Amino acid sequence: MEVTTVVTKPIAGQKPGTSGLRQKTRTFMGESYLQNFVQSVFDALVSEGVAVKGGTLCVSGDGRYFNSTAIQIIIKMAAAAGVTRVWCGTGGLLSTPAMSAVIRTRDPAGGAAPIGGFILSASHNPGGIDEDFGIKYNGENGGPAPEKLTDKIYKNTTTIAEYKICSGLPDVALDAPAKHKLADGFEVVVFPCVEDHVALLKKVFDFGAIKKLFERKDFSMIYDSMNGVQGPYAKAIFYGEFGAAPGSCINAEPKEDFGGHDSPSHGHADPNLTHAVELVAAMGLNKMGLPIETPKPPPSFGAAADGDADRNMIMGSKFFCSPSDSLAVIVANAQCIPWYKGGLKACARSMPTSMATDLVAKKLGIPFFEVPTGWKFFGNLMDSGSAAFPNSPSYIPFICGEESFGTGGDHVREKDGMWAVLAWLQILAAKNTDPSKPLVGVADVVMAHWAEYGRNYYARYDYDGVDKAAAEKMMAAMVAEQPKLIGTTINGMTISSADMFEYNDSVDGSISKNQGIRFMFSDGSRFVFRLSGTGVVGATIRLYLEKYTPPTGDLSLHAFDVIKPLGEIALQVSKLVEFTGRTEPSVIT
Ligand code: VG1
Ligand code: CO
Repeated sequence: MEVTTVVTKPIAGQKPGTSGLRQKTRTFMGESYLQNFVQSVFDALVSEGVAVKGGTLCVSGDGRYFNSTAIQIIIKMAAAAGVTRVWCGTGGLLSTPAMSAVIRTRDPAGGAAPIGGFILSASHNPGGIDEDFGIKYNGENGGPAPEKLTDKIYKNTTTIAEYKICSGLPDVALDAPAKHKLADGFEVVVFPCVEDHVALLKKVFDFGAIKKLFERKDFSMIYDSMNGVQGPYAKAIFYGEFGAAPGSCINAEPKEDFGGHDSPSHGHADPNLTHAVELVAAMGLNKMGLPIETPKPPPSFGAAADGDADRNMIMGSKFFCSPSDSLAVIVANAQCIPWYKGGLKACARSMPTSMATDLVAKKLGIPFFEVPTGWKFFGNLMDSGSAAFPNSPSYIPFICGEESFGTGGDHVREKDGMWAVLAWLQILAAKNTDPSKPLVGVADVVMAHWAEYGRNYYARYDYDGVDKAAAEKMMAAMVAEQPKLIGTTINGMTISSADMFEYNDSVDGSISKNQGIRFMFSDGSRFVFRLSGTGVVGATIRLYLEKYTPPTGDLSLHAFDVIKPLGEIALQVSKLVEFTGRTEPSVIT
């Protein structure tokens, strides 16, 4: 096996963001772009003492344009780095949570356990030669590389002078399970992409109980895989395990462009009211979440996933469950899920996620954590048997989530779109054991939750493609103004505190600064500004708005209406229109 050393030069801008490196696909296809990054990862791993030589490495992606080409390149570079075995999902496909499951649970079959894996995905960003591509590295715990490692990787990309590749190796057929021995001491194993994830989910949930729910005449569902990677998983679980009616799985064929511009989602495999157009209409809502006329009653349950299937959207018949509420409901009902039978040990949310989960944690009397946006911070908590949980065994039953349609538990170290849907189905199964009683649906469960805890009205405004310098100036100006604004009253609402969120990781002692500007009001409302770390062009400003109403208040209003006055205060404080020239958000979710 001949190793070729190729001379290269650093390429600017290869800094991983909230979730790996994302760029235009054509940039990734450019000379050495992917190779420089992959070599920088290998070099960082070696300097961290990871046994790359002789190791097993997993490589797969969400099936977007350039997925298979990138896999073939990485296989050849892995061989050159001394990796002895590469694992690949069939079709080069693995969802983000499935990759985490594979790294954590796949039988090493006498070989070395995996050192980690490359996930080729730009998540919900559109795919195609003129759209976006991405790559991220997950470590041996199955979770995203911590900042310490991504910083090292980035540093390597700024000094790289050469990369190594076994360019003489043949391309590997990825379409069917097989073991390909490509050279002495180097093999590629292709395995069914759904195998490990489905097996793990069967340990977390009681599939038999969920199947009984599907057997009810008054239960029906629709699941939109949005032509992302979830299709094979959805079919294996909903048709294969639960016997769902034909037509329950829509857009279940992974496509390189997620259906492209002419599809109902315009190629945005992003499960929200704006982009999951087909599902939302089938469930009887418009993109504002308001009920519409439907020719026949909508299914009782609806859900969708994003391109790499780590996100989820939960709906009932003519009802949208916000991701923050979904997290709080799952935490409150965790005892319905076999994995959590012994009791939840802790829960967590990202800072901008609504505070609905805090109320549940308080009532359950379990530790609760507020971490910065992005999944890597949750993983640290789950993995610590020590600092954050002094008297805990290493197994920590844990549930966490984000407002951005991400929810998950400690079975993997990524958010897991399928897990969230199964969690809901398990809760519904537990509440619908008597077939003679009318079906308790998503709306019933959520409204009962509000009646008990009150409702955290919530919405997020996104301003996409804003001039980066203008966005940064706006943020800096707001930080400077913050101390002066505390105690002032705007439109009848008093700012009680304001700060820039900073996270002190109790597990590894690391500090993450600049994680979002917060304004809290005396009535418990708040708004938060932060800049996205996953965008490819310009900057995306995210404005998160939240207003709490106690159980005695009006719980049946439309969230977008309730938070609008707060949005106006946020625009006044931030001077967003003046700084960016933008008068309307691009998307409200
Ligand atoms: C966004 C979301 C964040 C999520 C991240 C990755 O990040 O806000 O909650 O963890 O995407 O999700 P940002 O920095 O753009 O706000 V995924 O499904 O795109 O991997
Ligand atoms: Co995603």
